[in-house]
Amino acid sequence: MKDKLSLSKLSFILTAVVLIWIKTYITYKTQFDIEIENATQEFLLFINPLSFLLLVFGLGLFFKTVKGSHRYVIITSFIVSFILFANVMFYRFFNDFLTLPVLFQTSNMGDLGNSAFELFQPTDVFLFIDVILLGVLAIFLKPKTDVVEKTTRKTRFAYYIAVAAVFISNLALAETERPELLTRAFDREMLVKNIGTYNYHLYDVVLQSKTKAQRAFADSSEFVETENYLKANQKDPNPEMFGKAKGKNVIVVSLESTQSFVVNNTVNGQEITPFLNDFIKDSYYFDNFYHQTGQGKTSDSEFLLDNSLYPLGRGSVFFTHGSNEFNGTPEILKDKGYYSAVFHANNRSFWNRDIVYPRLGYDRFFDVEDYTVTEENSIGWGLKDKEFFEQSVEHMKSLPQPFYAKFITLTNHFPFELGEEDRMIDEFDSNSRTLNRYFPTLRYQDEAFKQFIQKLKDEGLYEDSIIVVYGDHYGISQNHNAAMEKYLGKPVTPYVWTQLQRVPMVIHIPGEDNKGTISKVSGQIDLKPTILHLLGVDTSDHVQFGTDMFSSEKLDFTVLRDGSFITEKYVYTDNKCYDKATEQETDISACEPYMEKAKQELDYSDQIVYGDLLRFYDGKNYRPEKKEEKEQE
Ligand code: GP9
Ligand code: MN
Repeated sequence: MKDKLSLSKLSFILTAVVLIWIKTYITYKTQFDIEIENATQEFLLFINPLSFLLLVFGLGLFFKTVKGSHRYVIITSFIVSFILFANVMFYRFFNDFLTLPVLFQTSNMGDLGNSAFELFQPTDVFLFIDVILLGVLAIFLKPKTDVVEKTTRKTRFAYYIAVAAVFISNLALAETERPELLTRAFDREMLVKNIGTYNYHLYDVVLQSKTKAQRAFADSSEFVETENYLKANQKDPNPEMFGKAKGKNVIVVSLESTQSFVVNNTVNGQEITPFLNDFIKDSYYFDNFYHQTGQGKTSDSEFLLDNSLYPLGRGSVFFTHGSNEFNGTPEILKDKGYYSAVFHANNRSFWNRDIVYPRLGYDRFFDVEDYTVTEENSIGWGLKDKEFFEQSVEHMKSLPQPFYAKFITLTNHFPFELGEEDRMIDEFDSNSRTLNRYFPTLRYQDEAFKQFIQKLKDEGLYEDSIIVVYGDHYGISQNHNAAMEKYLGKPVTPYVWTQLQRVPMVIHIPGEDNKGTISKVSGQIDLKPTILHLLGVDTSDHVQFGTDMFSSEKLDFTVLRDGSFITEKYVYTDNKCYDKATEQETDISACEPYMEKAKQELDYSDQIVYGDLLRFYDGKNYRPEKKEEKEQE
């Protein structure tokens, strides 16, 4: 008797799980546009709802009465179905999965609320069909009396061991398919594909509450402290460069995974970036410029570019703090009559860009949907750079001027795939396929960039624009040190590795005399103040950690996100100090004067991000009223 009843609880639970599991999979396939590249991904998509469903429905085993358990299962089934339904509706409108911050952004919900009626389709009732089915089933299975029956501990234990096994296998498979999924690849589609929509919501809730708590504990005095630090350390920009590009369009080109060591360099005797090398001669070139990104890679570089704040030590700040208050370059330029846009032929939700861009002040994001992408014109991560630039210029022509436009390339991305027809130079020969293939894709990217510049000239945009080009982050990780040693002809010591974190940085300003190489140590943190100053924006009141790179006062000093730093003469990394002249380790005392400062830079910037402190800033100074207004919202 005992066993039979407990089995009936369990079988009801399992029936509910199977029903909603199948329903979720069908919904994935029919309502969402999830790109599947191979059988493993399809399998992952299929199994990913299971662990969550087993977990929550399993709680039904803890109910004393069979009736209570059944009721719990039916209610849960309704709630979970509703979440799925909400996602379907949301996806129809935003082409994205629900996230808490978006849900609570009233304007978003307003939009959705107004059109909920239009979005609803009669077939959506099928999303609740299993709930009805369970209700009917429960009536049939209902015991005559309200039977109290405890499920044995053993059963419950075995059940949850099974749930854990399912969850761990799911996660392990997801990790092999997409390494660093939870810490790095913050694309909602990818998360849903790998861990499932329900687990994804759980993950989102945890992340969100952590962020909320840190924000709640922060107060305005922290902002005053940070502001004092920034004011005390501020360096004056170069007055001669003030307004030098006033009223011009700004074209920012982010070169994917491009490091400085390839500039003016060859592989197998062939130039790797011939066009960039020429372009540099006609521009300002910063040859000691470092990327300062962390796990958020491209998104971190974008964060640095538009905010002059450091990204975080963990995760992508676009993802973890995308809803913060910012004072981004596009927002500042809007006041000066600028229109702003981003061009990047990838999913809009990748790196949470669709949420963050409007908060930085961007008016328009041309994402993959704005491009014609076919089998022939794509490779690796998607649309090839040549096609990307070509189609982008067509869009760009219609933008109101002056504009601030950012272009993010993609072809030179790991694993550096390239079709035979696009190969202009040979691969390198080493034990690393990655490094070998890096050079031909770079050469391709260079050619695409060349065509882009030509197109700008043809369209008459070249003379009216300044062009800012930089590498977003490294392309060759430490896993390829042996191959790198072969290429460089010297061991990749921690010193050499740090020097390899240099990325190209070029600013082209129309005019014969606007050229030269500047060797002062600088980094992506300096981009915002430099660009704004060129456009004639007074940045002295801005919350920024960078300095105008043309300024003679600027310190020869740049901090990397891992705490390493570079000065005129020294490199500090892994708690060791290296002398640039000898490339050898030297006494730590040589680096000591900067150690505290490097730490302060990162700490103060982190405080701003974690505490969302820019909500206490009004674009000029700390303003306490702003806090009150915010709190009343
Ligand atoms: C994705 C592209 C590449 O949209 O920016 O991202 P990454 O992996 O380089 O950060
Ligand atoms: Mn990148």
